Amino acid sequence: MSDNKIYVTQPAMPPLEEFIPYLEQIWNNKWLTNNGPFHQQFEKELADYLGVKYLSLFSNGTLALITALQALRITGEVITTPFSFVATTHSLWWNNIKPVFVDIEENCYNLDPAKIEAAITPQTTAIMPVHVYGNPCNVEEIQRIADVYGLRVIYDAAHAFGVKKGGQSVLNWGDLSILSFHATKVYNTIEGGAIVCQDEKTKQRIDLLKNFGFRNEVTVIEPGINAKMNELQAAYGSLQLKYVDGYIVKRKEITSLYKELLTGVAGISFIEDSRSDVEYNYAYFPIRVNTAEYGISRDDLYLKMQEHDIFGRRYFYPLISDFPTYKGMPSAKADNLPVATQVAKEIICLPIYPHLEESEIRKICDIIRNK
Ligand code: T4K
Repeated sequence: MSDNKIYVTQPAMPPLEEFIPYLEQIWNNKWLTNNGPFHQQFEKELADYLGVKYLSLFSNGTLALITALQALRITGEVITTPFSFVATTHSLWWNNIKPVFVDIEENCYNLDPAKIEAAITPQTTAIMPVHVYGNPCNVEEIQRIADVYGLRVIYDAAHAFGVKKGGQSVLNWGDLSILSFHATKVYNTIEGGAIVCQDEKTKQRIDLLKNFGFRNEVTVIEPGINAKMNELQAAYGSLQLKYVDGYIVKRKEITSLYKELLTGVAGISFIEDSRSDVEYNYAYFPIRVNTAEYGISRDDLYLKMQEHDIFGRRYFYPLISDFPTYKGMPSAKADNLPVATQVAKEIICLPIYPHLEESEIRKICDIIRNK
């Protein structure tokens, strides 16, 4: 869109002329989907890039989540967070699984491990935490609890592309991790996603499930779905890998500038993102607005910015637990989720994408400073 509006994000795209040879190859191959040559090549390249052993490409992150639950045959109840995009919990709903909401941590907005055990019942089969904004969850403690109670762990890592912890991909924690390569993400394949798993047998099962459960022309093992990534997405993804490190460097610079310009503004605070053992991807730049100290509310700031054509987003307000599908559940009550309820009232994500200009960042910060 060629207007002067600044949105919360804008996709980072490779130079068009560099994509043309990829398109020519697809046109020559006449192979558009169903595990084509680009799919095969990209799946390997991506696993190498991310530092994971087994990865299966998907047409989007939501289908990856839905399929991940099928792959591990999850049933009953799953403990999850209300502070996420609705796709997290919708994936449970689509599998006839009951989400049980647990509150989040104050410093990073991820599922609070200290509150998980109280929510476990005989029906609980898994935990589905989210690395919100790409900040790693307390993976050690979540795994400890899962081991004690015999639960599976499926990470919604839609925001965590390229994030490392202790020098290792954060995607190697848990039984499965799910990525999203949607246009709005740090790394995009237009739409797209993946499941990262820890062994070959699980990858085979996932590959089967994302392709209707087809073993071969005459053998259908089980009712799978169609969630395959196509050749255009895979080719584009392959080209994007050459640029993604640069995208993350730019995001880091933008984050630093925002912090420099907003530090000291009364009532505005940032998320904790300076743990020395973590390599971040700077996927989002959320700020929290304390109405009493700042003088106006988060919603007033949100509208004020819009008067200046700045379109921040209140990710994740409303909480998933406040949507009609989930609201009636006992775990969805606000008094069960005090931290998430407060954060959802105060959070706003500022625009961040690699080609956001310094003058635009300064303009955004001036608006916030001067309200
Ligand atoms: N789990 C988590 C934790 C997630 O955050 C998500 C997705 C998923 C699972 C599911 O993964 P996918 O199935 O999507 O792969 C966006 C995205 O659609 C969604 O992918 C994302 N999370 C969520 C956090 O944000 P909206 O409704 O806010 O997107 P939209 O269309 O309003 O876009 C935001 C801004 O981006 C627009 O104001 C303008 C800009 N934009 C957007 C698109 C699509 C562009 O400039 N160009 C574009 O092509 O949900």
